[in-house]
Amino acid sequence: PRTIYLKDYQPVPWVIRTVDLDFRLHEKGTRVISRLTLERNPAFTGQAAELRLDGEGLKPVWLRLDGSELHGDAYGIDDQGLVLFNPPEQFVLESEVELAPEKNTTLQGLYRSGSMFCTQCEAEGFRHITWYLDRPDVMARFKVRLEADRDKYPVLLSNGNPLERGELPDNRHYAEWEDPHPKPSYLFALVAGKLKYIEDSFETASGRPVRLRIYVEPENIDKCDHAMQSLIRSMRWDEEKYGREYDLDVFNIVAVNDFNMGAMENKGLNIFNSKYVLARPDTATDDDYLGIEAVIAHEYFHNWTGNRITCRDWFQLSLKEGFTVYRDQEFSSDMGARGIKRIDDVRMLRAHQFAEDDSPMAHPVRPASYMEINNFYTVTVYEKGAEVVRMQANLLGPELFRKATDIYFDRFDGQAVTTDDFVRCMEDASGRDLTQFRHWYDYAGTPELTVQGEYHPDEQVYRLQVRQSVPDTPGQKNKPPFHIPLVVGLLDSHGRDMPLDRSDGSARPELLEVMEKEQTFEFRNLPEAPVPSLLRGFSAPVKLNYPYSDAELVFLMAHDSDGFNRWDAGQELAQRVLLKLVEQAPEGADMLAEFTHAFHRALDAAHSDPALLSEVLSLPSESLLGERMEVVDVEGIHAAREQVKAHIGKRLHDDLLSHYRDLGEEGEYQVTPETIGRRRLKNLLLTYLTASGSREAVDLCVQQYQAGHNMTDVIHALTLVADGDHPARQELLDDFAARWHADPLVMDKWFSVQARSSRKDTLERVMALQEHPAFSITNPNKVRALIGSFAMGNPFCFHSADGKGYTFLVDKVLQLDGINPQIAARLLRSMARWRHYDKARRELARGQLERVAGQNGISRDVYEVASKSLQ
Ligand code: DPP
Ligand code: ZN
Repeated sequence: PRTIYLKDYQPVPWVIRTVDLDFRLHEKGTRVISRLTLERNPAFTGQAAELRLDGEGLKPVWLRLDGSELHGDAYGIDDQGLVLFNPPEQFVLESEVELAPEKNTTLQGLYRSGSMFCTQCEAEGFRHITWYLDRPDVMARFKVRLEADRDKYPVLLSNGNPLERGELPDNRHYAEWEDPHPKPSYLFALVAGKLKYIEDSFETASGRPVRLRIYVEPENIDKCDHAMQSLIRSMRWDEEKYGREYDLDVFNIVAVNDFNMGAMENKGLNIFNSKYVLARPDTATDDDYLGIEAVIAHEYFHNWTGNRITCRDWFQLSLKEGFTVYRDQEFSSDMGARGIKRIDDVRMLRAHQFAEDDSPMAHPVRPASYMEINNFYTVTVYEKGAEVVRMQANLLGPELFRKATDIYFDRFDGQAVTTDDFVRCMEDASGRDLTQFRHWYDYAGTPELTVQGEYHPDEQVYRLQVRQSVPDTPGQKNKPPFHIPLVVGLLDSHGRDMPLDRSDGSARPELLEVMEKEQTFEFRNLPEAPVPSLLRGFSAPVKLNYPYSDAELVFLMAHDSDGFNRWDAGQELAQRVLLKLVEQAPEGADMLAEFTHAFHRALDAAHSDPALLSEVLSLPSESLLGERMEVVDVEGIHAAREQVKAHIGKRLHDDLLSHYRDLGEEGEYQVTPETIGRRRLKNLLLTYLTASGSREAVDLCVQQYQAGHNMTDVIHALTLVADGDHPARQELLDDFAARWHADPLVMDKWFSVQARSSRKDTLERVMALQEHPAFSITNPNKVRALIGSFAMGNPFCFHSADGKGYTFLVDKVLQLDGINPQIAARLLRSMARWRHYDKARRELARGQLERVAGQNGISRDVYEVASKSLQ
């Protein structure tokens, strides 16, 4: 497959001004009639006599230029598209093509989900619908007409505002839609189906009434309220925080069961994976509720950051995704618990993005090349991209950042631009030079800061020496120093923040701007030696080394005024204990005793916030521990975590139990930071209790399951029981399946619980579950729930020494590649870090990756992951 480079970017020779589409929807053989008006692009300066339009898998019916049928010598068609030789400066291109949506299992372009038609066009799906300049820098006005059977598809939706609708012969009907805002083709969408909706309304700050609807399959109509409330809150928030109003008369959301991603921000018609819409207390967990709020907001926010202002090319994907993730994170923080949200986001960044950055799949936030763009919808582009925006927001401060985003919206509305354009707005608003800061976009790899402190009592001065390094990554060596905002505090011996007075007179003394490879910062007027609190709030996505003693970590855990660092100190301590136990070092036992003691103190501290406490008392994951080891000790890590949980569970059994009981009684289910925090803590305590192995604890799980207060409690109890050998295990699993067999999203949880179990028979069970009637290899949610959970959420079983996990995964990847290459490629990424394991595993993994890379006719998506992983 061909590699595409950022440096080769060229404007298009012709642009499309208007698009008229007419869809004749049929289960077999849908016809698409298109009318494009094109003209020479003034921004194109090169020579071009021919015009290539993208188009894949289209069956041509006819083709007309300015009203006349095109002669055979005026054009050519290959498997990538249509070439027009010598088209005029300005012309109208009309065409009809036939599609086979019922056979489309890739879930790109036009396809069927259940009994409806829907589309997914980002990144390059539109070329599977009609001939087009399928790239984001071509922005055109769309008008769409849909016609279909009246009974099977009473609802006909597309982008923009509704125009007229009417009846047709043969029991068919039609609807017309017009989107007044020019947009790239990846934002096109249509839906046709037998759907129900809930409706609400919103009045924008300037008085525009907007009709809001969420469409779902009829059986789900009672699960839409949370999504609707989240939408209304998002619309208000974007007006208040960014001055951004909605710009159409309607905003529609449709939930579909078969979807490759979480959701899609199509203009005025967001299409969602039903996982991010549907919720009822008995079917959705707290995390599901939070996920819905975040994704609804994310897609809504794209209306400005993505749709009104879009990406010039796909290398700029983080322009919209990094910024929009930052916006949705801030929204969730404002709606819920800011401190907890930050911890959860950083936990996820460290577990997944740091791992990606330290793998053969590492790439910059703005990649320089790709084979398949669908492989670049990554945690680096999204989550690291959001951190890069966050750093700019923090460097500028709230007022200047708002000024910069105002400039951005003003300057680029209606255009397709670059991450560099974004940064320039930050510079123009603040007068700062962010040249060096741009390295965050251009270079991959997680920077490392190594910090040392020295106190000089005679001068009452404290010096922090900071060294930075950025690791080599594929294709990038010897990187220049980054511009890293390092936020710090200094604690006195009572744990209070000392006033910061920098020798350079800096106005924001807590903000150290690290720009050199090695740099020293000096604080004066300090009467005693401080304990530094570094990288407060996780002010930059870096790894930090400072030689803290265990006692200093305990001190920070207890006193740091920065909640994030209180939590982080505890995590560091826990990692040290766990890694010692993995090594089976003699001091491990003493450290565990100390740790248990600190755990106990935290548990019993009066007035602690349950949500924060649950974060503090959570152990680092197996994957995170693996990242800290030169060679991942799969069994050792699992055993050490089990040992710590069991030790705490036994030692603190009665105390855990009484806290569990105090937290236990629930009134009506609510989604508030307080109630979510209480449930989190309660369920975490139950985890430790269960690990103690006490009969009582396992009975508690069964009771909690049977009490059935809400899905959060039910699924947690089931997870704990399913992980062991309790006699009630099978009974509970069967009970759950009997109860929920008809609800696909709930059954996803059931698959996932079993795929994540650390039992010896897990792989065997996962294989058997593929035959379960609720499983389907063509449904991405099912694949993620069963196979994805096993490969990415169960390192202990997936990386089993016999290599059976790898063989199974590759069997599935190869099977899926013929069905849905995007999902196949995503699964294969779970093998990308194979070099971090021992020799025997490396050989097994390499063999499997070679099996993939050597397959004939493999997709570009999977080939790219396999070949890069092997590099
Ligand atoms: N729908 C995906 C997202 O919103 C891709 N744009 O991130
Ligand atoms: Zn997005």
